[in-house]
Amino acid sequence: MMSDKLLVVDDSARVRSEIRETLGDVFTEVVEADDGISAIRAFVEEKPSFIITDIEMPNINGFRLISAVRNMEEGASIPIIMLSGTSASLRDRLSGFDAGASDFLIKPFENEELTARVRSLLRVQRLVAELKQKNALLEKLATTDELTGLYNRRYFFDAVNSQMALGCRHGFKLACMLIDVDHFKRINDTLGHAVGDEVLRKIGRLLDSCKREGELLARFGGEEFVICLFNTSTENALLGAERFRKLIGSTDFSSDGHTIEKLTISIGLAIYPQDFDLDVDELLKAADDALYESKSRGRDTVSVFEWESASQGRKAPGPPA
Ligand code: GH3
Ligand code: MG
Ligand code: MG
Ligand code: MG
Repeated sequence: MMSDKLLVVDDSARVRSEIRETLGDVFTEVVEADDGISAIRAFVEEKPSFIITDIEMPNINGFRLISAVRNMEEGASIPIIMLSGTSASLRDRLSGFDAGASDFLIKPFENEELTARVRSLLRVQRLVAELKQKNALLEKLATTDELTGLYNRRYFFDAVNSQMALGCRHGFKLACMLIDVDHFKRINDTLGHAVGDEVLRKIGRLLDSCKREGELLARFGGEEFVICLFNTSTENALLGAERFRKLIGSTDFSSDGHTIEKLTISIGLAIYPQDFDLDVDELLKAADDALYESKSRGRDTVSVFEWESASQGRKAPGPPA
């Protein structure tokens, strides 16, 4: 497998062309620079994936070149081999590693050894890239609901938690909307679990398409979804909830294989108050109470939790609201 681009830095044209010949099969492209300054320019413009650099050069020497590259974001993890002359002391080589070199070779070197060292660093580079990819995938899996592709409950809690802290500090309101599909069990019972899954995915897509920028949507579990609105007002949150309720209620969930007469959702809304000291669990508990009220009022409706009449929430210290 060929790696993309090698930057060779040496003030000797002979050394540069020897390296180019030796590694011509390993890299798709080799670019050259004859001193540290043109090397930094080449690094920025050519974006090489590998650097081999001489130490003793006019202007900026190899040590300073390596430090400069390591200080740039794109250069933080690229493999760098330094070439030192026979006169280079152990101290010189250690300075090279201090500056951020990945490996070193003493000139004159055997071509086979250069190739072997390059291949070994490329192997590590590939493993690191694979690990990064896997980590990104794991992170996505850990925060995603498998059925709907929406954020999962865990992600929701984490995100809302930090937003609540911000809200507290900057005095903006936050609203939690707990959404439960009405009589969902009937769909499973009459049309089967697979159709139930399909309906849940469709509800997820609809809610996702209807939410506004900055609103956080997650599958809360089962046939429940949750939406958090940041920096909002009670009026705004109510309007939003009505928008979601009407969208689901007016959508035809029938398809080729089955007919669904009507599908509705009930919503419980809790607005994060300014004068209580709450955590996410308490806010969601309030939204759940409001949801229960929507259910008992006949479903397909929105209820708002009233803090004043409730015992939930600890009064925060400070002047009364
Ligand atoms: P209510 O209006 O009171 O909410 O009635 P309901 O039938 O929706 O409420 P209930 O809590 O009794 O039933 C929820 C159903 O949702 C039961 C469960 O089998 C179903 N369910 C939960 N998760 C899934 C899922 O991932 N896929 C499918 N197909 N069904 C699910
Ligand atoms: Mg030199
Ligand atoms: Mg439920
Ligand atoms: Mg339900």
